[in-house]
Amino acid sequence: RKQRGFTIWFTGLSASGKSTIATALEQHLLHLGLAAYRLDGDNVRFGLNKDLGFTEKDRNENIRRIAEVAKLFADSSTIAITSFISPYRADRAIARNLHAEAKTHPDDEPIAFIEVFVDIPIEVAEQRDPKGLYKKAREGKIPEFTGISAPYEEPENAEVRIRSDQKSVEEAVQEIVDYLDKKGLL
Ligand code: GGZ
Repeated sequence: RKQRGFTIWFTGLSASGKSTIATALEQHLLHLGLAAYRLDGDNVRFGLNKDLGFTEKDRNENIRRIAEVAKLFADSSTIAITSFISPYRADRAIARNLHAEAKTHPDDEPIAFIEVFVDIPIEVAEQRDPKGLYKKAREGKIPEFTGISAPYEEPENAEVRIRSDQKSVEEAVQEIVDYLDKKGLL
């Protein structure tokens, strides 16, 4: 059977550092000679998912489509790295199950799904506020903003949890790489 890729699924608040760590991880994997591709707001929310906003229903659909696309990348022997808030536990479970059940042939191994929780206290995210979105959300100018006026359901059993306010980007990447190594994925 052909070699499969896998999916590294980042989740965390806006300004948690997800995209920074995901980008550095992608670079690291590419330097190892591995095929890796990052899906994030810039290449998904402005294209495939440009019909979707931030209501609960739209986020459900956003995550569902991203999970399907990540699965396809992984099935094509690429390491898919997704970087979305993905605030709902049920949506992340759907994404995980999609990978577990991705068998087109009885001999197929399930596609590995590694959830990485980029954990940061909301106070720190709000303090950072690189795009001024938390401020706008507090002023009521952005409705349903995650952590302020919309929920973020923390993962309970993420494969990797990173306290991004207590670690450098390099340390965070190393932690993920160590996990992948330990699981025989590299
Ligand atoms: C949360 C929002 C919102 C609302 C716009 N709530 O820091 P950013 O800007 O670059 O990352 C956030 C991004 C979140 O999109 P996702 O596709 O990751 O969200 S989800 O997984 O929940 O579907 C933020 C910006 O979009 N943004 N409005 N209301 N973040």
